[in-house]
Amino acid sequence: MKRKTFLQRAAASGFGLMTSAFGLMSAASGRSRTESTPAGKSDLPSSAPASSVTATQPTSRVSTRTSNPLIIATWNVPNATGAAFERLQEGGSALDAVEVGCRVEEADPGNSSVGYGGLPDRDGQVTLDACIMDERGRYGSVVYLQQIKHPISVARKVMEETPHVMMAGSGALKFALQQGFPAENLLTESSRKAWEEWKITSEYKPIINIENHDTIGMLVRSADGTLSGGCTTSGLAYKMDGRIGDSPIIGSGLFVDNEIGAATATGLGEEVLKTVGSFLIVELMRQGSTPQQACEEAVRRILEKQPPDTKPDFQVGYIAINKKGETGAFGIHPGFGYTVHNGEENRWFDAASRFS
Ligand code: SD4
Repeated sequence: MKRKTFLQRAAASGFGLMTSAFGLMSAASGRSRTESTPAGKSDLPSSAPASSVTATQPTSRVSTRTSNPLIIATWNVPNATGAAFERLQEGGSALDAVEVGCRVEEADPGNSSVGYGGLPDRDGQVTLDACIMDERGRYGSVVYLQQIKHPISVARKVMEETPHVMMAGSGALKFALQQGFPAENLLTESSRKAWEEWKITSEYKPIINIENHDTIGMLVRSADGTLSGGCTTSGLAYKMDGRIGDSPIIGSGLFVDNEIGAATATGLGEEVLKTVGSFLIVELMRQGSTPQQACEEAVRRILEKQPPDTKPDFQVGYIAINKKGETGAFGIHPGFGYTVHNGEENRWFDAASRFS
């Protein structure tokens, strides 16, 4: 998936104030770029209170019926949010919708950061991390899983079929095979070629908003208000063998508290892990922050550890939803965005960011 592309810059933080603040453009079913007006940006000092960073207004609003389901996912993934919505329409739970939606990206060889077609580590191995969390606070996760196209489904099996919450590597693979998942080669020809090219310089430098930042984190609020979430990734391209990111780690890449809200992350996992970003966001919402304010504060926590007066050369983006169905999103740099399906429209929004 070309994360360099996006459909429209929208008033992300304004959107964050209202569940269904959909703008002028809908049905983000493609992945092509159209030029647009920057919005939702802020460039305030890092000491600025989170609430003052939200700067923009939604372009338009539609109804905020509480009976509307709401699906929000990192990056431009309308097929995933669309599939999740369909699953809800068929009577599936929020958790079912999360799983189905995440599987769409896992199966897409064009998404080089998730599942099949994911870029390998520096040894040429595709190693996958995923987790899922439901409204009961149950959680399942797999790390360093190889050869299985749908780690999100294995994570769900860990949650539902084992006494554990997290399984790794060969044990996770053995469990997946026992559960009937087929072993497959996940390294596509194009990912293999990219790896061969990378080996010429072997320079490990995750780049902002490109193919190695396409992890899908998905949060679903079903029509009855039930919250669930999932996150799945092949991690950072050309990582060291054995490296695990934030995505499968409870509280870092994902956290759901059905009484409060849910959050998920994308970007440089090491920074998310160090600040336990998704848990932080949910706890801030518990204390009264809006999802938008909470996402901004989580980004600020990362940045306050950086050398003063520098622009970090990494990206982190958060999305969040609260029990009322309000949403938030914020990144360090421009280019991060998210897809929202509210039952009426399915479209991409540009997230506000700390730097312009
Ligand atoms: C990781 N957070 O493994 C993930 C990478 C990511 O889009 O978000 N990629 O650090």
